[in-house]
Amino acid sequence: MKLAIRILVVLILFLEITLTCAVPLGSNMQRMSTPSSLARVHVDPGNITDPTLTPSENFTIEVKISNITGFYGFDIQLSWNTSILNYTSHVVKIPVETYPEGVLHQPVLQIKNDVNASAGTYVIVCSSLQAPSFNGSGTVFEMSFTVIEYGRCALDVSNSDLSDRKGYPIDHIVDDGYFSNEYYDVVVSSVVPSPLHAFIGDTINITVSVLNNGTTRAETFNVSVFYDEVLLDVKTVIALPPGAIETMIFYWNSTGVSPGNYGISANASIVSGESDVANNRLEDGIVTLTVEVIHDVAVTSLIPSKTVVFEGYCFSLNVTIENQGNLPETFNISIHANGNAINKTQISLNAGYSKTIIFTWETVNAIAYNDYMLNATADEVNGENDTSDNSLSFTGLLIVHAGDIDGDGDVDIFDIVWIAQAYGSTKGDQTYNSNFDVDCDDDVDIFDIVSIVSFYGYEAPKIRQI
Ligand SMILES: [Ca+2]
Ligand SMILES: [Ca+2]
Ligand SMILES: [Ca+2]
Ligand SMILES: [Ca+2]
Repeated sequence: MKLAIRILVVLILFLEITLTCAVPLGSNMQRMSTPSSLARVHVDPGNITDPTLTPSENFTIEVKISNITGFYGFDIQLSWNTSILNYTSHVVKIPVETYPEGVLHQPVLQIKNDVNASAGTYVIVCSSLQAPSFNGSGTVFEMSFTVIEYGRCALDVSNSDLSDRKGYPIDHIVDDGYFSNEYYDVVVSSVVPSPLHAFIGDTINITVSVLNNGTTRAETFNVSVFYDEVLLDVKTVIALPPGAIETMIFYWNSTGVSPGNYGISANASIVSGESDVANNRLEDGIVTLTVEVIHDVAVTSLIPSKTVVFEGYCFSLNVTIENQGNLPETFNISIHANGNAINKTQISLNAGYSKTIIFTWETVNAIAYNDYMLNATADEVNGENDTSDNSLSFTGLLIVHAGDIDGDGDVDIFDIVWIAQAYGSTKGDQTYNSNFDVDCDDDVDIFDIVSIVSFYGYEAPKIRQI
């Protein structure tokens, strides 16, 4: 094509020289421009980066020649990517007598004006014909496109031969155009903590939705969730397609967190080429953490001092009570024997504390040779939920006639032998048995023996077999 233009222009020039007997050929063949004032073929606007040019939108570009001197003919080709842009129309702005913003003077010979929409090329070849050279700047043509896909491509001036009147190339620079409607944007679209009011130790669910608001690419990015400035967790969203939303749940176990109000936020990491980063972070929802008020008292142990009790003799019951809640409590402890109240006291306990109380029971009114069940009950405190641990029982307590250590309804040699075996023992010894320690002074000595011996020969009116 370059050769064709040159031949064409030379022919035309020859005709003119013949007619005008002008200067000899070859006297004016130097390059027309210096680098500082080099002619330029360029697409205007040179850079169309516009995510609003979505498919089916239209735009128009112009191919211009600037700063040219002695311009007489040209062969220009423009190429584009047909998977992104579809040719719609074009207007050739030649000559300036018709299009003041155009180039070349009339008359003009239009040699080619061919659009190949499927190939994505346009070729225009023109030359003035017996006309003055063109100097200055102007538009060669404008071309409109319809966007058919997201992407980017050059509006490529793939050929540009500019000729002077004598068929010599005019040195110039070329600036291709660039089109992009690509858009990269990830967005945290919602952050929903639930519940908003929780007790420390509860787990709060934080539902986070993220959107790929871009048009071009599936995005992989990290989503971080914070309570105030504290990072809770990070999850990775993998290959989220354009326009798609992904929802994920973060679990915040608030154990060990101080009471207070916490702003919940989520942050999406910035993806390549992303410009709107303000929407990558969203704070929404304040979670209020409070200490759960727990009222819970419990009877944790119930230990009788002995299991065979001489009627009317000393007997005690060690009861351990614990405040398992988180507030101080004042409450009553009641002791029952076979359902009959035998003792009661009020106790105050700080949260987490326990106390062992010794209850005594004068068994004078007890019925000998009856099995007794002892029970210690802590009164339910206000707001208490767990009441299953407020009561403990002991079964198998036997009240006997004084001296009848083996509980068989008499005081005989067997009782004496039993106690004699433990004679001299003190509490803690293997042979010590609290049942033999009649006077409850932590030993089995002569006073305990005497207590039994003094009842020697007793026989209960109604013998109970055990
Ligand atoms: Ca963004
Ligand atoms: Ca309780
Ligand atoms: Ca006996
Ligand atoms: Ca004793």
